[in-house]
Amino acid sequence: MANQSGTTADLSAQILHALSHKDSIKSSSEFPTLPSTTVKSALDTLASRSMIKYETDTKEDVILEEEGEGILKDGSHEVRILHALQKEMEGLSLSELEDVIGDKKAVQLGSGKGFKNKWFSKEKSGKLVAKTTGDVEDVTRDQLRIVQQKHTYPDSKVVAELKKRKLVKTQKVISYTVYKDKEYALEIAKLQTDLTEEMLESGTWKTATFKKYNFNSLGSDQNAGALHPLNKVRHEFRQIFFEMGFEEMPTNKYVETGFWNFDALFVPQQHPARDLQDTFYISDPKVADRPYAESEEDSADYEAYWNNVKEVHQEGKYGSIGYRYPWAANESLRLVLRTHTTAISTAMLHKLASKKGPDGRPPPAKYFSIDRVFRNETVDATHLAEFHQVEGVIADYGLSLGGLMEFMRIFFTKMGIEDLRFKPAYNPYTEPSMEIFSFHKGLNKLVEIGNSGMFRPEMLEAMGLPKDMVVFGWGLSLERPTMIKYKVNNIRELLGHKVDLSFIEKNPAVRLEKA
Ligand code: FB9
Repeated sequence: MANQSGTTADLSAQILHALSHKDSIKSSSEFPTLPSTTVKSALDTLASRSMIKYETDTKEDVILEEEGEGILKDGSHEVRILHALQKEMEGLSLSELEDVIGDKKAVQLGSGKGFKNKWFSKEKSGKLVAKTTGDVEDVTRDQLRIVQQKHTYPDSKVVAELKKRKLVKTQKVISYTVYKDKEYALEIAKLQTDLTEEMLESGTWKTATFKKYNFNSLGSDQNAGALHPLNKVRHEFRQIFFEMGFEEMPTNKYVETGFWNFDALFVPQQHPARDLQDTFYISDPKVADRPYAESEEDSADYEAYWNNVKEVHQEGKYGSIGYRYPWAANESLRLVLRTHTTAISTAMLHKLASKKGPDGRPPPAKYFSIDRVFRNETVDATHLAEFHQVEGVIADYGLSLGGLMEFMRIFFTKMGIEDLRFKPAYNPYTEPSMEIFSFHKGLNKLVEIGNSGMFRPEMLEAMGLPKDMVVFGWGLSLERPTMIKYKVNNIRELLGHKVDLSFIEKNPAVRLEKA
């Protein structure tokens, strides 16, 4: 039996040495105390060089539990009780027995067994009285002795019984039977990993043993950069939009005026969404200039647009009665952190109004945006004060609500989301509006997967878009699908200082359409 200390290399040498004068060796007898994993890695090293080959033998050892050890030492509870009762012919009460035996549990467990074996019985007085004077065979103890010697017991029913009485436990024991193989040698020849100049000059390459290339080995972890899961899903969404012919909107402007973020979207100035507890207002500078053409090819009449928005809010216009409240210019010019990327959609649709298609009218258009929006909301496990909004806009002639619902089906199917349900909803800037739901098998519940609607004429005609141009809009977040796809329950595991970077590095890109 080889000594037990030392590294895998030493262990390998010991194995080769032990095999030198035997056809085969058993690891359980050669290295009884070594964990099977240690032995296995040494065997695998030698086997990879065809120096040895081995078989794995798995057996289930039965080991004595502490109480089993106790019975082996002092005898089974039931026998000890009998012996105690045999000394007290008029019998003992349970509490007296506990004093004698000195182990309440033993008396409880033993008395049951003793009654069953009809060794003693309980009198009316409540005392236990021995029914036999002779010595009895302590079957339990004998069984445990065999277990202790052989780490097993010929009758599995007995093992099950002893296990049920928590006197023994079973544990899987892995051991190996090792044999010499074709490259067996007492010494482990040092494997050459390089063909060096010296070896060529000295010719030692002829006799050297070269380490085989392990083409299955995984290269060392390249700590390459990794896309944040949100960006991986963002990439998926962009692919979906581009392949559906959408143009990406420029969203590199977090600060908007109330005009583009609210008023132009027909959101009344006293709408709760504009309250401080929903919107971040910029303190310095507080306000901005009125909207103006940011490029010379932008021929839109911003003055007219400004007045249209004012009128449609204040008196009503385009067949709408409006909100009939005094619309305040400075309220509209207050600067905010955009609460939705729909502010950008508004500006894009306004630019579209001054575009002329082949028929001289604004041409159909499909825009999308995916970027940060800010909401001064109560943060919880799934909400932060900012999230990424995914938004789509389709402007065309003769579109219908049914068309929007059908398009939502097509869009979400590309995300692997089927059987949509639509629930009427309300947005100040779309009528009709719908919340979109889908039954999520993984979560086993209906999940709200987005919001959508048809932009109101108060918004579109104020821009100068033709009366018969219909514009769909819909939106969802980037965080929700990412959390569901990456099985993240708390948004702080996805964003913020608590994110564990290995989660970012190690997580493979998820395919949205893959369930
Ligand atoms: O993302 C949302 N849910 C969602 C989306 C995808 C998803 O994928 C799973 C893999 C299967 C799972 C869930 N929601 C929108 C619904 C809810 O989470 C909602 O509670 C939270 N919403 C955010 C706003 O919270 C205040 C998500 C965010 C949202 C809501 C509405 C819009 C955009 C984002 C919009 C819009 C819109 C409407 C009309 C016209 C233009 C834009």
